[in-house]
Amino acid sequence: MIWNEETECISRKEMEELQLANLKRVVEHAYNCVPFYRKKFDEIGLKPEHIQTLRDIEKIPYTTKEDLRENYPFRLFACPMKKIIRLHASSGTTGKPVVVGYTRRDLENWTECVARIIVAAGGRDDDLAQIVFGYGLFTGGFGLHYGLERVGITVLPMSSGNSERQLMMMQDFGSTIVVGTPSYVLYLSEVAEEMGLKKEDFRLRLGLFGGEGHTVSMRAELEERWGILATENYGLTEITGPGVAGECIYQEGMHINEDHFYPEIIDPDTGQTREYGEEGELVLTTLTKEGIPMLRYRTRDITVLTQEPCKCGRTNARMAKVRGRTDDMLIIKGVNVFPSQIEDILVGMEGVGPHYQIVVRKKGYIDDVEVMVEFVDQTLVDNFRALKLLEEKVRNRLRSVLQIDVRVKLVEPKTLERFTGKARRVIDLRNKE
Ligand code: DLL
Repeated sequence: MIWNEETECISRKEMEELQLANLKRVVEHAYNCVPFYRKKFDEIGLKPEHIQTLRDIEKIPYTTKEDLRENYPFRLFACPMKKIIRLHASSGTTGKPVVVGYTRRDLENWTECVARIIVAAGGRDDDLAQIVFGYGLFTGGFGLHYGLERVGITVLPMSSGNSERQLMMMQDFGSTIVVGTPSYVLYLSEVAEEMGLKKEDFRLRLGLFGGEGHTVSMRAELEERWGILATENYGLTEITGPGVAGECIYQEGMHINEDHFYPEIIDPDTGQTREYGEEGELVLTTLTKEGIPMLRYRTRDITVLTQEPCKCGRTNARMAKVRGRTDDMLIIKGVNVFPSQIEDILVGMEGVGPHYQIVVRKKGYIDDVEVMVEFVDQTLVDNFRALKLLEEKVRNRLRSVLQIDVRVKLVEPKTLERFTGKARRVIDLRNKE
């Protein structure tokens, strides 16, 4: 089923016309109402009327997370406060959070976008969806909540944490969809196991996962543990929250709601635009946002775009799984490695995982990396030789696939930290020790 066939299956030509009309409007709105944008435009002699084609977007300077922080809390808002009816914020690890505001129309568009991705993933009005994302300033809980309701799905707004109660309700109420971060839902499967529950004790059939990435092997793990179809969706607070893009049942990339968000790929080092099919940093422009329009926002997420038609009939562009964030990339003895590449290897390996942690330290001038992963077979605790052999196997595998030599430390099952929200897989102690 397709939620909004008229827009999701529109011809490329019509989509581009729609995007251009929206782009002109949002540029005008940003220029007229946000001093920050006006100043940036004026500095280079750019006027809204210079945007005459979609490619003209390249004339607009990028916006970054630092710009949002510097204009904390409301200075990028393009509407008077009386028109803003909701605020959200992204936590961020350092400094001030990023704050965003939504007008009534923004919330309406957000709900529409989320409804589309839910239906694309196979959600139906007879489903019961348990939301295990945190509610609050994080956009995950509320974002999915309203989209699910719009589709007519029964929503169970559990929020995250309280895992045993979470599972009791999942079982008693017969939830058919689970909505959360992949790492928390993975952890829930472990708690279920400890409670003596099997996947057959639940009625789950579909997972809507987002807020962080999960590799193909992690997806297989989630599908196997829960007996579900695991789909992925993507978004970020600065742009709207969830609802930017989402996978359909074919799981071949996330369909972007291109009438609301204009995607580009750039070289993260030079800022040069790249073509579709080339990997790079995703840059997004909001085409309809009133509260806080974002022009060419640098997401720092690395992906690839395609406009190839999809089996599902949708014609919008798709983005591949995010390979990592530019700021998460590890440089290990000159080789660039994303944590997701390490995950892909570990989760697919027999005898270890799926929980892991990467610790990065600085030894002299070089990065020293230790990969910690749990072994599965508890009896190995008493078998030093077998443990060492397994450790060696993991290390060799990482070396042969990634061309990097890292230290591997096997740890006992259930000793690494578990997460109820987004997982923190990388502990970066560089500059901290
Ligand atoms: O995580 C919004 C969201 C909530 C999306 C729930 C989907 C579901 P932020 O907290 O601002 O917003 O974090 C945004 O999370 O730039 C990515 O680095 C990462 N991220 C989100 N979804 C994915 C995904 C929400 N599917 C940041 N794959 C983004 C990889 C993801 N990374």
